[in-house]
Amino acid sequence: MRQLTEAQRTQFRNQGYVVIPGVLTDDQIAAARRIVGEMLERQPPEGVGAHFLWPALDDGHPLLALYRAAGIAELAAQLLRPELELLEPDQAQVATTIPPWPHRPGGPHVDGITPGLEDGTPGTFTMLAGLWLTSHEELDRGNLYLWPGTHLRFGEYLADRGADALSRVDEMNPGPYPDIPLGDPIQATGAAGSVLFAHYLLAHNIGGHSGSADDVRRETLYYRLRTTTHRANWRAAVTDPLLEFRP
Ligand SMILES: O=C(O)CCC(=O)C(=O)O
Repeated sequence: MRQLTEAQRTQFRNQGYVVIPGVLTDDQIAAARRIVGEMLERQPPEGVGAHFLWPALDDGHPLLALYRAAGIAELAAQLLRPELELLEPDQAQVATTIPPWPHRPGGPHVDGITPGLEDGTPGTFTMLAGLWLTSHEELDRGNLYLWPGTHLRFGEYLADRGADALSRVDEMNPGPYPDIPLGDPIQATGAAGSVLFAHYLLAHNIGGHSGSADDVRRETLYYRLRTTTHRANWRAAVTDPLLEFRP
């Protein structure tokens, strides 16, 4: 099994994200792109820009088979405290960006609060895993924008106000994301086959694609990962952002 380095774990804790290169084999990338292509033929994107599909992952779904075969849970577990276990995801997100789409996000958002869950609580999770099926080596090819370190500052914001402030979208900037110091964003970069892990609270947003209509569309598969204890402890997890993560 691939071992994450101490530097990769430190980056995740301090910056709120890490990109692990070379996780998917060329065959896995090709097979996943075929699956995504078939899904998009059934539900074609309308025009340029970002286009998402949200497949439910039953036990036989090929995107769950890819998650298992690529060892995503085993990699993610190396960021977590050893006593914690991950639930298997029951949904994936197919995220594509069709060029040309010269877009730059005005600010970030946090997932799972517009809307939240049926019981009124926010749809928090432990971390996002993004499997890159296309190259992110150049900038502005649909790369995700990230605001490094904001997972810690968002955690402080919620520790000050209480975890339920996460649902008070009216107190936030429109993203929705709270009015905390953001710093400058970066675009996540790396080769096709890399996997991005991002902390739930990390400020992020969709990037543009400055390629021409003939260029390859950006394709990412996202899985939102939760530990088996996350739902019961979500308030502690968002007010102490490193609670679930290995020191
Ligand atoms: O398009 C992307 O890669 C990011 C999408 C996103 O930010 C989200 O779905 O929360």
